[in-house]
Amino acid sequence: MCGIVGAVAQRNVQEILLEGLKRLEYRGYDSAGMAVLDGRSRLHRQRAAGKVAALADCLESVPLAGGTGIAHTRWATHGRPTERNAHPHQSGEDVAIVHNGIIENYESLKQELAEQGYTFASETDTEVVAHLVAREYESTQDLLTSLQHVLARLHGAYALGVVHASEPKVVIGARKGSPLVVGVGIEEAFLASDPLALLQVTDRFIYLREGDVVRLSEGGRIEIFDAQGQAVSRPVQTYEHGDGASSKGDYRHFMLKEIHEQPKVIEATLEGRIGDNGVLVKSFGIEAESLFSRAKQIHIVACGTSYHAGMVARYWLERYAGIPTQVEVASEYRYRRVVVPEGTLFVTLSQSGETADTLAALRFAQERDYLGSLAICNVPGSSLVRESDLTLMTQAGPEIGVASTKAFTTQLTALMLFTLALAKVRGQEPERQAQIVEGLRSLPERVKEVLRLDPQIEALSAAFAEKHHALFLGRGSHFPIALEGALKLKEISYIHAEAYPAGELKHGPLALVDSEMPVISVAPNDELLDKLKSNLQEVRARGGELFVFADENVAIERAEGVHMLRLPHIDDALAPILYTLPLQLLSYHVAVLKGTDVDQPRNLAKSVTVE
Ligand code: HGA
Repeated sequence: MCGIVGAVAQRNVQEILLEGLKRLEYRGYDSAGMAVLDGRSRLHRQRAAGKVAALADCLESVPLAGGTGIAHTRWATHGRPTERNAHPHQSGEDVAIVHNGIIENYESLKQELAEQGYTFASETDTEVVAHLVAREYESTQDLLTSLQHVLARLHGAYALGVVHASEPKVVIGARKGSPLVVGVGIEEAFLASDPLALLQVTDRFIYLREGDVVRLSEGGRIEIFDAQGQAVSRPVQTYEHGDGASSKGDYRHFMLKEIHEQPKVIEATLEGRIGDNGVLVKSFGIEAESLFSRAKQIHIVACGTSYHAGMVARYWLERYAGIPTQVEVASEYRYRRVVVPEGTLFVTLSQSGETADTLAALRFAQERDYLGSLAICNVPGSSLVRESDLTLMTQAGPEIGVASTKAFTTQLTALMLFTLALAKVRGQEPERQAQIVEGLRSLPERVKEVLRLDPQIEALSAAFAEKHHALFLGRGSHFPIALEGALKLKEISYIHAEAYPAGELKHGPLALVDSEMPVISVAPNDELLDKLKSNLQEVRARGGELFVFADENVAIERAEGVHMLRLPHIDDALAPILYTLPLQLLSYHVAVLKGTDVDQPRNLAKSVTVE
């Protein structure tokens, strides 16, 4: 998390950097800052606690003028979100630095610097890097070399942007463990955590690799050096998505816009991946067929919403492809001793492809005896994509709302394609595969039909606005959907929500059920429906108010205290995708009623690039 922007341009960079920060705010928004070098080699800085808008206000009263600069929007890991801790951090009047990540050995470095007389103005880990660069510069008199020397002493993860007053037309960037791209302009060059930040100035990008250091200088000059200090050239790629993703259009929030984009992006994710004879296995990569046919087990590793997608996939992979599957949270997986059965395929899921724990889990897995790795990811060129053997890109486009919506349903779509590809290679139930493929073809249409139910879902939301707790129930592949529904409600409305497999109700949570505890249940027309109905009776018998999302063909009696919403019929296999939508909309409307910051909920950030 945290967003970095940098520029060496022929014009004033303040507005470019500020626009970049606004577009990066999804990565962190507890404070922001900017440092600009003016024409007389003097460094000027403005910082503000709070959102980028607070920084914009400061810049309006005291603008920064100059053609070289760096800027940052923060998601604090070390030190409170105050102005003093906001980046850029300086060493004296010469060095300014912005950082995304964590310097793990900052305490010992800080002690060393303090003993040499350096004083610290912030509580951050980042500030040590500013002082180390200043100290190196005294002997090297060269910013690039100074930073290269400093990097050798840093443990942890970083993307960095650095300027020095003695080199007024230079920005140096470096990355290890956090994302950083170079924007290629016309006689100008830029740096950012995400291309999205720079789409107003360029659509041509160089994705830096692990360990790369880049020097941007006058006239748009870009020099890249690898971790060994060797000059290297990296390909320039044209950004694929249009700029429209970074504006809300006619919607009040990005989240609502992204919910409504789901028919389109699910269709895009399916595009080119289904042929006349089902799923095109080759769309997973040249190696896919051979790798899939040798796979005997699957290990899926992910975090947050992506983890829920993985949990759904476990039901699918075992049911339709007959392959044993294990799913685990990345931050747990990477720190335990893992037994890898022979022939296990390692699968990661991440929207950004930069999720620190998932990336670390991949690297951990690469040192073990896996058959190979597949990443299901939404960001081309991201670390996860580059470092995996196979990739399947979801086509959700940039997702700005912190609470994931379209990224989740496109992940599920991709996971169903993966399931079908494995089922095909393993020769499992071809007729069933064909039915699911047919279902996938009409999925975007079914999703549109569910979106049309929005006014009814909005009407239900009023019952939640005053509540402090909520319980979500599901069975089978809908248990993870219940988990995802509870997560959405927590994230954006701050209502405490729990999810249980409905069969577990009587083993504990039923004790909590009373008229103050709304219970939400997803009840598609699958083989577990009758069992779910009994669980719902258990809730009604304790006076709990029930909200049931059910298939249009399901017979569930209308009764007092039971609110029903009928969803269009869909193949059972695909129901988890469809039943996610009403839960997204419900959380959204509850959050709007409660007046929370829907797109940027407190304490969270979009792309979790720290451990
Ligand atoms: N450790 C730095 C940067 C934090 C970060 O990258 N968050 O995502 C700080 O706390 O300022």
